[in-house]
Amino acid sequence: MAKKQLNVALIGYQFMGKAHSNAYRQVARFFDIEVEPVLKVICGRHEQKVRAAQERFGWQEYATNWEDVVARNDIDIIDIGTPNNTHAQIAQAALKAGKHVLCEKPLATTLEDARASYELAKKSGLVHGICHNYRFVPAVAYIAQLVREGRIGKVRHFRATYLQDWIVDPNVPLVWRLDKSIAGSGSHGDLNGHLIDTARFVMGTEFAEVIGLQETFIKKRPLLADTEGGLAGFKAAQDMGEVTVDDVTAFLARLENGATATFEATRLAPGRKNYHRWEINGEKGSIVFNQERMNEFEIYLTDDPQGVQGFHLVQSTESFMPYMSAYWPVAHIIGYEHTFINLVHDFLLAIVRGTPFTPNFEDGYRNQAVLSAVERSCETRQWTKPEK
Ligand code: SOE
Repeated sequence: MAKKQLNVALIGYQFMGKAHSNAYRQVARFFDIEVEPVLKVICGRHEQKVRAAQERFGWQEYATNWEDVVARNDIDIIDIGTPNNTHAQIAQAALKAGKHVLCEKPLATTLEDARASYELAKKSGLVHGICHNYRFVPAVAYIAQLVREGRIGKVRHFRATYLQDWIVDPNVPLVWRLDKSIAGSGSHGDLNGHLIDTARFVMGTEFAEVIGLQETFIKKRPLLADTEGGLAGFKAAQDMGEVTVDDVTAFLARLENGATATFEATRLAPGRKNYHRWEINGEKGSIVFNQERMNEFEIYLTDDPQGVQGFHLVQSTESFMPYMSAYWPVAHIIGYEHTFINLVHDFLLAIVRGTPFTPNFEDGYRNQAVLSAVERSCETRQWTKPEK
């Protein structure tokens, strides 16, 4: 049977450009689905670099003006993998042009813009998604099933940390992720944003109120001379500039399901590369997930017989677990890139089958409402409720 083809335009070509391009290329190789994405056009401001990305990732064409791309009649999906301050503008233009939209997180750099994108998406009848890719780790999707089925009983605590160290050297230059006018925030939006999404997803709950603290330890850094390889290849200039985002943000939360929760995100934790770990405690057990060991999780169940009680390691690569039947026989492991393949799989099926897709722009807005409530609480030093 001929597959339905959907033409994709990808705006942005660096870190997320690579991850998303690979997902579109691979999705119909692994999943046996009735749809085939066509890698039509990749777009970026720097002609030489975007042309190199076009060739390397296998796109049919390249372009340098996203507005022209959004206006094209032959494009079905606009995928946004650009720096954060452009997400809302591109997403809104794409929705107005009748395109399905997949947007990297965050939805916007302000709550106001995030709400505008969400309102537009709600009215559009189009499929919209936000790339919180960690929901698509099979272990995470499976844990969400266990928790929602009540396997660990009523949840009392959620305890999450996301620690990195890639800016611990004060000579790391002022990349856009350290500039509030482009990134919106620092570790908070970049890393807590993922943890907030995980909490909402795994427990199916919203945030009732939050209180946080933020700190910027390295207040000045060399300006950026050039960037060759995205996060990996930046070069410092002589002059210094101001860091305008948080290095660390930690916060406490009360969730609507009655649980208490703690969050900490920093990029100044030497030795922690992508230490994205969370633990959930219920009345009948606990579950621990660590993204650095994404093919497994730990579970402790109070109804296990005495004498063999303890944290058990569960391999999350069995083919009955979410997404895993698409990959290898006998439970071979998968990696970071597969989270994007799984996400794109659900997104494409939402378009061709009309199935609901989450996380969508509503999730993006609710996430931003929590991020923004934490920021307000840091200023006022008061418990703060996220906007509805
Ligand atoms: C960089 O800090 C980063 O790539 C984030 O932007 C991602 O969202 C996170 O998944 C890993 O770290």
